[in-house]
Amino acid sequence: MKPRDRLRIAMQKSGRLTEPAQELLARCGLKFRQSRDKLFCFGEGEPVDLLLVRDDDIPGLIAEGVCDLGIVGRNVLREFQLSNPELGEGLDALRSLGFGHCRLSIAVPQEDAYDGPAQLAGQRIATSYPGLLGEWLRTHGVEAKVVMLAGSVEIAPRLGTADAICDLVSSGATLVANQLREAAVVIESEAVLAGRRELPADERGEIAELLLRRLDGVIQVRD
Ligand code: PRT
Ligand code: ZN
Repeated sequence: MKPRDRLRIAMQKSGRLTEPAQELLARCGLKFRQSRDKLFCFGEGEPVDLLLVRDDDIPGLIAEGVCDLGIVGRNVLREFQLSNPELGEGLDALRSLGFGHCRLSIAVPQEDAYDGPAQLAGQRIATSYPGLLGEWLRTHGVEAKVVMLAGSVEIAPRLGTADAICDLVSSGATLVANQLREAAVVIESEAVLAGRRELPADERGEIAELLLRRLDGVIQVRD
């Protein structure tokens, strides 16, 4: 790969994290010229460019060195690390960003009583987060069948394809609408600035340090 002298940050192209991430970068003094295909935004002023992608691709782009930093949910970062241990090893959440709060939770049909993890033994649990759910099940010594679904996880129990689900929850309204109730929290999440633990040892590292300092200032003022 050709060495780069500009820092590259990945963020979600279109979704819940897009607007708050844009706002945060603007408050750090970064300005971008939006390109027509809206995948790549050239930074004006500072040597920092943006890559607009699906949130799920962000950890991989950082791990492979295509981007230096990324704004992504801790849930997505942790899931990547658990399902790609080698690639994910050097990655870390460098800062918590204070938006995109949610939790990954196990939910069961409303009519089912829930009296602890053991109850899930032998059940089929639908999720888009097999790594995080698998880790939780191991920690609690529960053997269950993880059913991987890319979307519409919350309707799986009604369709009969799963007995329980493990999905993101914020207000809880989606669970209620699907006659489910939250049984256990797997992880609490919010948007994080993801990056490699070791910043690049060149100009990009210096720009990243500068950005982190500005970010700390912005976060402090907001708190
Ligand atoms: O297209 P792309 O892959 O980039 O987007 P996406 O659809 O995968 O992601 P998106 O925009 O839905 O979410 C991006 C990130 O926002 C997630 O990875 C989380 O870190 C964070 N986040 C915060 C949430 C929620 N809150 C949330 N409520 N992500 C999803 N939800 C879902 C939840 O699963 C439920 O189905 O929103 C629905 C409504 O939630 P309730 O509990 O308020 O009803
Ligand atoms: Zn996604």
